[in-house]
Amino acid sequence: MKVNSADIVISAASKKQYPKTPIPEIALAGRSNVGKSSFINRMIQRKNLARTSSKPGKTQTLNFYIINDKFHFVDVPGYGYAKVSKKERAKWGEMMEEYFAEREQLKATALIIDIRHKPTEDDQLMYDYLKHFELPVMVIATKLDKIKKGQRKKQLKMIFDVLEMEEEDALIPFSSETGEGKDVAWRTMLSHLNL
Ligand SMILES: Nc1nc2c(ncn2[C@@H]2O[C@H](COP(=O)(O)OP(=O)(O)OP(=O)(O)O)[C@@H](O)[C@H]2O)c(=O)[nH]1
Ligand SMILES: [Mg+2]
Repeated sequence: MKVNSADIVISAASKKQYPKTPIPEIALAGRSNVGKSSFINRMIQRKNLARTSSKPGKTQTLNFYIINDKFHFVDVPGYGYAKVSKKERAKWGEMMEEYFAEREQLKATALIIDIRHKPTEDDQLMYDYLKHFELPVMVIATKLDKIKKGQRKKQLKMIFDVLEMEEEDALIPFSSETGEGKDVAWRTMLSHLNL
C-alpha cells in the first residue's frame, strides 16, 4: 500500500464533530501507552502525524486521520491507565458508546495489545465489547521487536486463547520499531475497507 497523503481531519471531543463524509474507517483501540499512535505512524510512514507520548492517558479525543483521501484511521483514547479519576473514566465510557455503537463508517477495529504480556482484563473486555457490536477485530500484537524469535509462537497462541478470539479475526504480530507485520496489516485492513 502506497500512502500518498495523510492528514489530521479533526480531534473530536464529541459526536457532533465526527466527519460526516461516508468514507470507511478503521479504529485503533488499546491500553493507554501500548502503541496505538505508533502503529498509525508506522503504517503511513510518517514519524509524528499521530502524536505519541511517553505520558500515558494523553489522548482524550477521537483523532481522525484521512489517508489517500480514501479512508480514515481513528485513534481512540486508551484505557487502563491507573491514575484516571472516576469522572474521567465515566466520560471515556460515554465516548466509546457514542462512537462504537452507532458509527456507520466504521468497518473494523484494530485492537492493539503488547505481545510481551498476557492481555489484561480490560483488553478482554474491549475485545468482547467490540464483538458485541459484531465488528471485525484485528488484533495487532505489537512490540514484536522486544521478544526473542523463539517466543513468538507461544505468545501469539497465549494471546489468541486468553482473548478467546474468533477464528475469522486476524492476529498479527507487529513492530512499529522495525515495520515487521506491516504488509499483512495493510492487506487485512484493505479487505475490511473494501479497497
Ligand atoms: N520497541 C517498541 N516500542 C514501541 C512500539 N510501539 C510503541 N512503542 C513505544 O511505546 C510508547 C507509547 O507509544 P504510543 O504510540 O504513544 O502509545 P499510545 O497507545 O498511542 O498511547 P496513548 O495515546 O497515551 O494511549 C512510545 O514510547 C513508543 O515509542 C514498538 O513496536 N516497539
Ligand atoms: Mg496515542
